[in-house]
Amino acid sequence: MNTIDNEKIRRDFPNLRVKVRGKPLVYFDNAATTFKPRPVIEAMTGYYQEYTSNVHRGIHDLSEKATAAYEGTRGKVREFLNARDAREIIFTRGTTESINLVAYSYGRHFLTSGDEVLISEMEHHSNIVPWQMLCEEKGCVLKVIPFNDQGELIYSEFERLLTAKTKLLSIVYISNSLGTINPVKKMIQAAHGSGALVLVDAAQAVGHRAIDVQALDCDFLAFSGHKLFGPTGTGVLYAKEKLLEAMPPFHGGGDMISSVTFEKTTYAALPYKFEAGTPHVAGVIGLGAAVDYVLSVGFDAIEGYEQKLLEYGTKALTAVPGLKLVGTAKEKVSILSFILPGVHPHDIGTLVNDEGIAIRTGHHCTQPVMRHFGVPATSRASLAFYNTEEEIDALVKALRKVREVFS
Ligand code: C6P
Repeated sequence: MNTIDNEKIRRDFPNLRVKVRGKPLVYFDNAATTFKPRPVIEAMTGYYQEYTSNVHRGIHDLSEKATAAYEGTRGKVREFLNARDAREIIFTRGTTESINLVAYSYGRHFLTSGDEVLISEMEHHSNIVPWQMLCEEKGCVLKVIPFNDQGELIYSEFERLLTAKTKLLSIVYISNSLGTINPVKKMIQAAHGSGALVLVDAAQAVGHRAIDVQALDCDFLAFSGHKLFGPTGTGVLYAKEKLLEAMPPFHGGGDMISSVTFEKTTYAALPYKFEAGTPHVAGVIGLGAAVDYVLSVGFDAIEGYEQKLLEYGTKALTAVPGLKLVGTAKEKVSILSFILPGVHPHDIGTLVNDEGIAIRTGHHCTQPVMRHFGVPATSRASLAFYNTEEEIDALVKALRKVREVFS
């Protein structure tokens, strides 16, 4: 198994050298967005400095180079996800847009009144709201799989809620506020057995676990580039080719057409039918560099290293008097959400920030998760493979200080 050379890796991320309040930055907000390694920054700068141009439109050298780099990323993402064909990779602005694309294009076209969409209680708002909007418009019914107090889906409830009426299961692979890894492969098999399609929200999975869409057999999978050490404003929708062929375009405009007259427009072939307008060329090129970078580190190494950090962090945080972890699933990634009774998470966030430590506080765009635990918000330390045990020690020290201030 590969291992992580943490010191070497940290040198790849210029942002890790920043000081906050005069103290070395501890960045524990990786679930919100990850830092970018030098090759990603250089790939984007290289495009802006040397071959800025639009894609698919020019025959001049610069445009050809930009198009090759842009399409090169599509090939890398295809391999990264083990998709069958590069036509199954659609570039979007992020997970949110990918899910909306499916809700608008597939949902509005193929779902009708009485059909059911199944999600879970631990979804991010971006995997709740688009389905609520769809259900309202089409008269479909939204069903919700509950989770237990450890933050694990109650599988028997999933089996009970999955019926012949379920047309789509849209499920988060890894919860952003609990860290839970859901048994998506098993759920996909069950959903297919019942005749439903499955969308996997892989926003938090993509930077932590290798994803194989053919092994999963998911119908749709969404992720954001910025959670994979790539640029913001980039994302991917993977979908099976036959579904994309049957779906109408999401946005209309340039680059998604085959021919346009005032009488009739015909659409471009896949994947361009779903990529209207000038895309985020630099971002997509940066995303390709991010894929290369993550693969060079290797998911075996990432998983092994982060699991050790998770074990260390779980022990260290639970030793802070009064601290309660929110999300203690057996299968989870290095996301540590917690509450300190008597201290509002925003005060925790502010005080640890004084020590140079960046965590996220709030509902993490998962208000139903907060409601489940009867809290308005949690504090969340989300760790990546460039984090260290010493940084966890710094957080624990800062939290002990917070307790002193509030005792
Ligand atoms: N979660 C977090 O701090 P976008 O914003 O489109 O890149 O990703 C949305 C999204 C969808 N699903 C899950 C599971 C997510 O975690 C996120 C983004 C960030 O947890 C920002 S709210």
